[in-house]
Amino acid sequence: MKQTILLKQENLTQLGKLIPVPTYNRKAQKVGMVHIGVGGFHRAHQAYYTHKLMEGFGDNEWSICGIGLREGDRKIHDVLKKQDGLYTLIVKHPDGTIEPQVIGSIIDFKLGLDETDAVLDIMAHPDTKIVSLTITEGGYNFNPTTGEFDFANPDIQHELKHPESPKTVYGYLTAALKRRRDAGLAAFTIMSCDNIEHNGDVARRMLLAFARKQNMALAEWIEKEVCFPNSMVDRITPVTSQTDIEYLENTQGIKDEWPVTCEPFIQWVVEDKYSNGRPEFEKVGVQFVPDVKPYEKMKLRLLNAGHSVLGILGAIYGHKTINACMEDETFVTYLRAYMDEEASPVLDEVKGIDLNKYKDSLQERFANPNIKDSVSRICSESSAKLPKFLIPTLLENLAGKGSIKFATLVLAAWCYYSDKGLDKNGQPLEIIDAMSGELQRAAQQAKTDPLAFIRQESLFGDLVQNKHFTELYLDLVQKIYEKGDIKKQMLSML
Ligand code: CS2
Repeated sequence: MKQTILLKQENLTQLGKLIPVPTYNRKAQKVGMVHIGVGGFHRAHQAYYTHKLMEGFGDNEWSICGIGLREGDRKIHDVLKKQDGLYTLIVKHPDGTIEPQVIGSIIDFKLGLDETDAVLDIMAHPDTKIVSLTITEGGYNFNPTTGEFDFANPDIQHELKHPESPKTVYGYLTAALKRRRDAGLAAFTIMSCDNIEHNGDVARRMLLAFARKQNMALAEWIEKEVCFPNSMVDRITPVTSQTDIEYLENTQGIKDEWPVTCEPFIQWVVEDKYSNGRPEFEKVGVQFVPDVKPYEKMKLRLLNAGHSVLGILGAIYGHKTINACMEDETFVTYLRAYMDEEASPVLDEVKGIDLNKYKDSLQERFANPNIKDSVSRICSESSAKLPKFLIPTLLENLAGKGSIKFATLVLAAWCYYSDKGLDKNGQPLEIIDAMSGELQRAAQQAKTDPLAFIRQESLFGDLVQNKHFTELYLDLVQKIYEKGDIKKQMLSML
């Protein structure tokens, strides 16, 4: 068997003979950014841009300390600790070229559950100037219908009573900001990198709602001192598979317990609003703009919603990956019809962007045969995604008398998906959703109450009151259940 080299700081010189590795002095890096939620996406995106800045421009003030606040973060914590924060980013091109490289911008990692104080210390450290977030669409703790902060969450209740023992991102942010204020330090910027429209504004509104209940004077300070830039982030980052780990081991001779794979495309558009300085990300291709909203809306309503359209319909048809959907002409045509007839008409103009070209490029990216992005990843947490990616488009079209049929079929298919949990070949679907129990119960109640699924107010608001929608929805649900053939249904609508 080929000898493998462990991915670790002390082996970097040796590893550098195999693939590109950081050449900057990692030990001389100061932590300038603390990042909460180190998933694959952060490692393929912000950490990659930061690495490029260090590598190309000798930057040494902005390295990253990763933070995990949930038990589920333990594995990445343990792996990154073992590997001195190093990991391999494997870029997979559509022509089959694979480009692995070692990323070195994450210098440290801390787990809130084990070391609350150490997490607060690093967030309150004078060198820390930004706290960035990828806490997922569902992580912002707001009620999607009212848009208000959810104070019923027991962890939030705990933090309100015990500010010194935070549990959620809100408890940590307020505790760390309090320390900074009390020490006379400048506030940090809170930079949301999640797929939510106006992600910075949402983070701000939620944090202020929480802080006002916890400590009014602190809330006022936060309101005055903390900037929350909105941003649009983009890079398709599938779940790492065993094959990726084996590829590195067998082909490159590198033992990395958790590499990240991604597509070559990368984009980050951010508002230039920072409380306490920022890395010169523009040197490595990040776009700073005064108003990011049109970019966000375009990306979420086309890319992310497009993913969900393919994911939900593809799952019940039996496609396993997004690229498999894109090899199926019906799915390609359906996706484009959704984008052209429903998503695009409600978008605002985006300066310098040709929408048709943007949609063509999305189709090319989705079709990348090497990415193998699973439909189960795309469908995961649909209860947090569809209310942000797809339902707003449907609502805007209902209000403006636009087409709603393509989106409505997705919602009807989502009911079937949640109810049956099987694809058309009877294979079980891997359903990962914090609301999977509720979704299934509501879908199954549809036998006696056909609109039960849509009655879930936290997801659909008062959509159930709209007769134009419910008539179409009921017809489509009936057809899916009767015929069980989603593709025939899709074709009949094109
Ligand atoms: C995906 C995103 O989660 C999803 O459903 O649409 O993760 C998507 O791949 C990224 O936002 C791409 O930038």
